[in-house]
Amino acid sequence: MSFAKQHSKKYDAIVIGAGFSGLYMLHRLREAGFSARVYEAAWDIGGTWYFNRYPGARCDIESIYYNYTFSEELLNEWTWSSKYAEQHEILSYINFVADKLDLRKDIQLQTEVTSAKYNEKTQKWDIELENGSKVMTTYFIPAVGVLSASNIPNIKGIDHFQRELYHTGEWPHDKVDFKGKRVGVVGTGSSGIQAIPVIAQEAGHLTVFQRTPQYSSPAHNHSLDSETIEKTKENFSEIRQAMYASMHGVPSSARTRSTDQDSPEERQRTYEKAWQDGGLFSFLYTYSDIAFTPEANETVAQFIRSKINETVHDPETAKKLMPDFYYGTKRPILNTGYFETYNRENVSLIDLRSAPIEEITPNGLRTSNSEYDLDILVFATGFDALTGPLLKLNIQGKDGVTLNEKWAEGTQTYLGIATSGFPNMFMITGPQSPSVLSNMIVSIEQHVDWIVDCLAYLSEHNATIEADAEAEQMWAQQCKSIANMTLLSKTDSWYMGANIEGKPREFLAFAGGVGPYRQICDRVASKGYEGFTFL
Ligand code: N01
Repeated sequence: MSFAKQHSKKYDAIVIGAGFSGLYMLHRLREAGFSARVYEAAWDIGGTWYFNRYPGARCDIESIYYNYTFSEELLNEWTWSSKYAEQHEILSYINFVADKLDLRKDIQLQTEVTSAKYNEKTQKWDIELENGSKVMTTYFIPAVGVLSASNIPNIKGIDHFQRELYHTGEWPHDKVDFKGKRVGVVGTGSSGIQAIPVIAQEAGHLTVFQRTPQYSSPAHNHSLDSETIEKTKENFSEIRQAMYASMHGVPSSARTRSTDQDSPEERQRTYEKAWQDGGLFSFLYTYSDIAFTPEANETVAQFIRSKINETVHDPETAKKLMPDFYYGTKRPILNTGYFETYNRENVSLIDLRSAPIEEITPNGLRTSNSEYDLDILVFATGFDALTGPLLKLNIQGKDGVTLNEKWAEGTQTYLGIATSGFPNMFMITGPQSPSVLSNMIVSIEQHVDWIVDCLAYLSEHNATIEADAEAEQMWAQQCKSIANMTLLSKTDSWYMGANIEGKPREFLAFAGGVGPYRQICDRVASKGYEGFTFL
């Protein structure tokens, strides 16, 4: 029987994933009159905010900017409780939106998509689900997120650990009881730095296994007062415009002044203000050359190191915590009591650079110079970012070429939305778009709106669309050139794919800013989708 005959259902669009991007995509597709279905592997909606429920998980973008901007009604009916919302509050917001827009009826939960294949004869996508059923769609839209493929390091002995083992990105729903336990946390990125202070309060002893010390500044989180909330709601149309035109998807007041235009004392005052401000990008906005020149960057790096030194009482521990890469070339991290945690009696810090992990033992972990008995081991070891979630989907395009084969030597996309050889496939906040360098929701809305406009055009012209290989090469070159103008490509980070063994080393996002990127996408559309071919 041919694949087409086996299909139980046909849709205009199939979306994979019911997080922020999949939900908004479904809403816009329905509004535009397309039949659509969302498949979600999890037990419920929420994507990143469904899975990342580790202790201390909260957003590092201010909550007043971390919501959908497309609906005044949604904005007015929702009120955030604090400056940086906790995971459970964001998940409640997502559920509120799904209910309000009646999205659930078109979402199929607990349904993993096992493959997606483009059929050149029908010009449709054949989608296979884990239960063996098959569906056909004209438009294939993976909305699988960018930090959703957990990186569990391949450490010798990991499968033989006999105690409790967790990854922050796949945290269980039942409360993990740390009380009195010997807990180990591997990893000190955003997830580790949020979880460590909270776990430390409960654990008998917490051992932090750190490979790379991090720059982090205090979030200064607090409850939101009614005046701030009202002002935000009243002025939201201006705020929204500022977000859309910004560098990172939040209203920004980046200065044009460079570090050498200020005296060391003036710089100190500027950095102190940024430290007190508690914004994710505060330091990057202080001087125009921080992201570009090592000397300028070192001034902010030194400031943060001096703060760590002031906070951590034990000089040896403080020394281990000193970051030594270019500030901002890994995502800046906000914390709540992170460095103070190392002053606790029940916390110790192990520097893996001087004594690497050699093995996970049945009862703990062994480094090159010690063995640690642990009741609970937490991996805060991050994700196979941006490309990882897409490459897990088993996507096959024209001529039987898989996405994994196409991107084996490096990622190739046009605008981070499409890739040649995969007609009518649209990525949301994919690699080579601003994505992880931005407030994700602003970037999600921009992509979804652009894609839905494109689908309306295709539908009107009865056409199938495919990115041109040439446009794609130029886009990849542009992404690379912009990153190379900055210090971003000089650090081994997950932005560079450097955290995953065998992954091509390349800067994986568009670093030219959310506002300029929007203009580029709009220009492409206004020129009749320049850089695309219609089949
Ligand atoms: O992951 P990470 P994350 N042995 O990759 C270490 C977003 N996010 O989940 O730096 C020992 O940043 C690794 O060490 P190194 C945000 O965009 C946002 O923390 O590779 N250690 C590093 O310390 C963020 O950037 C929020 O040397 C190993 C850590 O594990 C992104 O998600 C909250 C190791 C991984 O850090 C990822 O953050 C959470 C090994 N084999 C996440 N492998 C907020 O909104 C890895 N490590 C606040």
